[in-house]
Amino acid sequence: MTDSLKPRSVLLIFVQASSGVDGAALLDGAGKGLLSLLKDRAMSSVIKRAQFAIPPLSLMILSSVKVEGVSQEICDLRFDRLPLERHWDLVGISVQTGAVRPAFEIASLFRSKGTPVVLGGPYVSIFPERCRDQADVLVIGEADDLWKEVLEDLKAGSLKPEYRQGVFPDLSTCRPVDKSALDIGRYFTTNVVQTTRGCPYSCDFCNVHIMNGHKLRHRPVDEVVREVERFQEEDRRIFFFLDDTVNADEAYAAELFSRLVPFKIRWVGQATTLLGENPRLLEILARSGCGALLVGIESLADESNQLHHKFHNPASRQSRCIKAIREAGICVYGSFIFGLDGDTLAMPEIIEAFIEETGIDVPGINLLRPIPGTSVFSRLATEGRLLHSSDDHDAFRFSWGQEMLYLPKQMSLEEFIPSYTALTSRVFTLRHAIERAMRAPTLPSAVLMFNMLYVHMYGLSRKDLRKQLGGMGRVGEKDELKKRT
Ligand code: B12
Ligand code: SF4
Repeated sequence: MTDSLKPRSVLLIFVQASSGVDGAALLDGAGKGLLSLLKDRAMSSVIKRAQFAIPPLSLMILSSVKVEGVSQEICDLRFDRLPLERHWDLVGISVQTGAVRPAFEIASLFRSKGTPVVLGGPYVSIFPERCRDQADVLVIGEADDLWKEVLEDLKAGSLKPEYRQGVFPDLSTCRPVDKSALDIGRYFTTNVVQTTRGCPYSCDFCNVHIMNGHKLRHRPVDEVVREVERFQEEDRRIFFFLDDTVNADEAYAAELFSRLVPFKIRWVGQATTLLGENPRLLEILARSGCGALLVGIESLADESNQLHHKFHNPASRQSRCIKAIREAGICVYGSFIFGLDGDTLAMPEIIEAFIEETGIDVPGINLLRPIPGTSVFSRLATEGRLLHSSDDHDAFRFSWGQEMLYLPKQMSLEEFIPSYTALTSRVFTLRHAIERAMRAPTLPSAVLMFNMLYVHMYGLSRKDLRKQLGGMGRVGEKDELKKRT
């Protein structure tokens, strides 16, 4: 058999983050009692069965690229162990910015066994130079088209060190996503669909517009409809539309979701609150089976939204729009960020009253996470407000509101942390969880589950933050905090 006819096996790895939605745990496990370790483990397994447990669409897309003689498998480290004992001709790892260290460690493990490693994903696309020494091959940018080239070169034994996206892939061409590399039964649902890519907005804490561009690219409505039909045959559970904003192009959304009405699916997605001002689209979404939408409220202070370039979110219309969405029978997951540059210590009370007034079904009260590569990260670094060296990307790992990574503008950390922890302890209680589930316009058990999960996760956040404030966090942090506050 000539070398190019030999069958090749490729392993695609999704890396678990050490905390956050991948598994709630205290950041610093040292010194924890047996009881809390058991509790963390139990919570991690609850999370694996919960709504967050959806498969990575990126790796589904890659594994749907067919090249004769090349087989692909997905290893999702939230569920699987690394199959180190098997032979692989190529290992691909998806690298997210907040989980760089574990991704590099896995790459090094495989490379030490002589297996070539290809790295791709958000971090690689934004910081290719920092990844170069960690891999044999880098895929920079969206890999929808590049991956075929990589697999063909693997077959021919001529892998290049780098594959770089020139222009963004044209989503109007047909690229069916299949689930053959997935273990369908282990996920909460496998019906994950993306209809558009790119974001017209420029929020400074986000890098979607940097990775995927400002221009919205659409998949043809017909193709999405066919995908929904096909997915439904394999898995009748809920659909997740992973678009950052399902209503970014209202005319497209109206056409697409009208076409989905006959399928009688249940779905959840993300939208801007602007949706509340378009009763026709709202009615179509509700009729097409939309059960819940995550909306980014961020701050209720216009000054904060302006300073962070979230111009499409004036505070004055938030309440009206959220009420309209809920009145249409759709639950609202309202995501706030407390600690933006215009926020003051008056904000917690405003957020709390707003949650009560609007009836938000699942509130999420986040800390600003300066993600390397975003413009807020560079600005905070220039202003000397980051609590770690801007070069140490691992310090900016993902967590669940569990550590402050920067100095707020209008308050000291000694003021900010207690006011945030007091807010989350008032908002995330068992009583509120039950009340929110009882008044939810639909999906009451999901609303209950999320709120209960958050009672636990924000409890962890409070413990970690208090520890950080008490100076018992990572080495060197105490001095750093003292110096800066
Ligand atoms: C759905 C989703 C989730 C889901 C599923 C996770 C997933 N990544 O699939 C869940 C709920 C689990 C989740 C969790 C989290 N998420 Co999330 N999530 C998303 C969302 C909305 C869509 C992801 C998606 O499917 N995109 C579509 C695919 C096609 O794009 P893609 O992933 O970028 O993949 C393309 C390329 O990057 C590349 N590629 C990707 N991987 C690989 C691997 C190889 C080998 C190659 C060659 C190429 C390649 O090719 C793909 C096709 O073009 C994005 C926002 C977004 N627009 O992407 C945020 C996003 C990825 N999430 C984010 C965050 C912060 C989180 C959490 C930390 C939240 C938390 N606090 O816990 C966790 C971390 C989980 C983890 N282990 O990484 C950030 C990541 C920031 C960053 N720079 O890394 C994003 C970008 C949101 C944002 N606005 O900043 N998330
Ligand atoms: S936060 Fe949402 S609206 Fe803002 S740039 Fe990112 S994806 Fe777009």
